[in-house]
Amino acid sequence: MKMGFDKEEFKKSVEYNVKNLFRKTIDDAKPNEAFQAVAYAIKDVIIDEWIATQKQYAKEDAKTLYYMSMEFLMGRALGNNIINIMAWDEVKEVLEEMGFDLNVLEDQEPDAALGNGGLGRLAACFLDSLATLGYPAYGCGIRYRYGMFKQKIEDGYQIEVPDEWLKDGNPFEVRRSEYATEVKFGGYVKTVWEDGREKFVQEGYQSVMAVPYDLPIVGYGNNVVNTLRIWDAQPINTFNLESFDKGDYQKAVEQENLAKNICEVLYPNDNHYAGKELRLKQQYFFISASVQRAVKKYKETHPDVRKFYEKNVFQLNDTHPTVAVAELMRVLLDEEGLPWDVAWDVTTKTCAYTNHTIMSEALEKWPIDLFSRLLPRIYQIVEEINRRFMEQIQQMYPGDDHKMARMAILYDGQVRMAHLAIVGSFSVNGVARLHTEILKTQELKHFYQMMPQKFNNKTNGITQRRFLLHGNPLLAAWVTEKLGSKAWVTDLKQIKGIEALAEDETAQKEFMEIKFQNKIRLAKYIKEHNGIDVDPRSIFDVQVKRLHEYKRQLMNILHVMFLYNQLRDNPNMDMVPRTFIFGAKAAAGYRRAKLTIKLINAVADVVNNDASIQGKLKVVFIEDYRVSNAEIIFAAADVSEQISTASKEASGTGNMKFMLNGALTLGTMDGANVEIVEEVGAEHAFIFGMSSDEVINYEKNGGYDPMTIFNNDADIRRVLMQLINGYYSPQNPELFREIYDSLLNRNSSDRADTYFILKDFRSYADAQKQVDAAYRNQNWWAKAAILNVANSGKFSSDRTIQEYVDDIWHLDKVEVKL
Ligand code: 8GP
Repeated sequence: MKMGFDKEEFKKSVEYNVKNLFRKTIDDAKPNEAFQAVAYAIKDVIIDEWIATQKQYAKEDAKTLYYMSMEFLMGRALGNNIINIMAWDEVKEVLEEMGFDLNVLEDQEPDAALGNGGLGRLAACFLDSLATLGYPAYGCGIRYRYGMFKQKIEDGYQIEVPDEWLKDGNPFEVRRSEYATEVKFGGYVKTVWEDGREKFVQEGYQSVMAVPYDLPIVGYGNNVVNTLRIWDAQPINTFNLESFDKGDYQKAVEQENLAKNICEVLYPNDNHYAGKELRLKQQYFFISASVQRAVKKYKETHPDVRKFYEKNVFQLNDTHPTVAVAELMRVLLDEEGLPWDVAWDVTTKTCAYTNHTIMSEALEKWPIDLFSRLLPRIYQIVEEINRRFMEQIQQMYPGDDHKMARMAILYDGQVRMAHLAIVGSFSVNGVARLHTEILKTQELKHFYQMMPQKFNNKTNGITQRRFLLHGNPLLAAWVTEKLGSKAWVTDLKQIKGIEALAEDETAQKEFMEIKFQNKIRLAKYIKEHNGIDVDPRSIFDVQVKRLHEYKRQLMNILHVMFLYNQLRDNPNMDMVPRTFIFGAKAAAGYRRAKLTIKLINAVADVVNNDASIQGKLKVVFIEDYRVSNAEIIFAAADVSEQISTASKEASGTGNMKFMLNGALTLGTMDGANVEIVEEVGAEHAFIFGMSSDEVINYEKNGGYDPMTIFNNDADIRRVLMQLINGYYSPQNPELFREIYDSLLNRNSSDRADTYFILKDFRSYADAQKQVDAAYRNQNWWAKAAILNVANSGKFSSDRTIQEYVDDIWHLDKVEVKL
């Protein structure tokens, strides 16, 4: 326990909250009411630290990071906050005295799912690490009224249900109306002469009021509380019907609708760009508000805005916040009156950009007509940035039209956001070593050649506070006991200390027993939520992540079909019982991904109900995969499926969470898998498939011919035929035709088997066989699992953040004393 947590006071606070919020005494409070009351009581503890932290930052005039992101996939806050104020045991005890189970109360909290997947969760881990390391930082984002949809499975199909996460309010948030900021859209730009210079004024625009809500980001045991600031939109002013003529009335209605729509919902696309006007409005909305506020705040205590970059740095989480480059320029030029060169100097010393994917369908390219209509002044600025950049290219590469075409920001009627981000930033980073190399040598090679000094790698990380200490309390306690210290909680490298136990049979037994308990916990969850019985003694083989073709959930389920065929042929086949666990949301409009979910469930139906295979094979699709159930799933996994087509997964972060919880990686040499294997040793993982170089080579030469494999491999052919002969869909044999076709037939837009599933299949199946063989030796398995935990130190987001600080942000640590 940290000093200052008073159990008696806390108890009173909870009772008081129940009374005031619900007009009830504590014994009448329902679990949800008790949750609210406890959350407010915890906020009460946090709030003093929050105030103290912000005062200390001001006092030290500390440089501040603004982490700009459309997504923050936070999950639940209560448990995390209690852990980080180091009051877990005390709170648990007090609640027990009051007749409540902390775990049950935690389950009342809706996940804050303001993100899709990897990119959004990374932002959340980064905030946790920033606060824990004591660095001044804001997360800047949007307060979506509806977060990531809830997934229901009906008849094997995904159904999307709106996520009403704010239905009962959010106990931790604080509305900061004093910082409300106007954001303008549309209209036209008028040029006027004033004070002897040309000025640009936006007129005839529509605007909304951006109102910030602050959420506390609690550092672990250090009194530091940073802020996640998410913006809500409100109509500028309510209007008076009589005083408007027709045109004004129309405009007022439109403005009101704009405010209503802007923050309504998170776009549910992962690694995919949809190009919707409302999305661009969302981007400019939160960026304009955040940038305006940052400049204003700086000016409150600093006279010279030309030194803005000395105290502020903007990290752009992918291209979604890239309008920040132009918006900062606009503020500096139009509002602060700086000349172009000075404004550009400030901007390019302030902005830094992270790339998260090489998938071409994720590249943001806005049609110029849309962009310029919605953001007329911003567009003018982008034009000028582009004009000057083209001049620079001309100077460096005279006459090289190819370079100009490849690197232009404005090209072919589009605004290329990645190019704007690179040109406007002083740093460009990838998220794993391999990914950064691919950026430098393939996707962004022209930029790399022109400005190599900007490029750097920052391999992703995850927070051990949530994904071990909170998610896996049994293993966390074991690690602490074995190390004789909790230091790993803020210094994950120290977990290396358990390596010495890897060969120790007692430790191995203890470790496997903990894994077994976690598997029982997950089995219970699965029984409650899916109604399926799974055997915790079977191998839990898990693939949880967004559903995307490049992640190859399809290869996984095809392999299950392949195994099932073997078992049907020979029910006595010697195999370690296996439970294949899937969890994945598909973007609402991604037809093939949704069909893959249906296929997984169709296979599950057949396999799970076939008594002849003696329970050797089970398939589970966990509904509504999200941060809160992820914590339970990672803790229970034996095998971590990281099977993306090499070169496609920029990093992956689930792979790290599995490793930290002692699952063995079954994966390709892709993303951060490469570095995981480097840390733990290839002999403690199961690696298969083509290398990224091989994949890239095939791609350059138009792919490969899957028909040869189909014709020559009878087992693969049998599996594929089962997609179109009704084996898993007797009522509709054609149901999975699209998947079959995608693997074998080229169509107008795609190569056949774009993601090399058939090409890698045999190698994958062999690796799966090795998993089976390896699991039979429980001592070896335990050793390998312990070694995975022991060597996960590199993958703490604390390490990642420290690298960002050292190489890009240059922040100073701040100490907060109460
Ligand atoms: C993801 C990458 O796919 C993943 O490999 C990486 O670990 C993660 O970012 C964090 O760096 N990319 C995205 O989630 C992504 O591009 N999403 C945007 C389209 C929303």
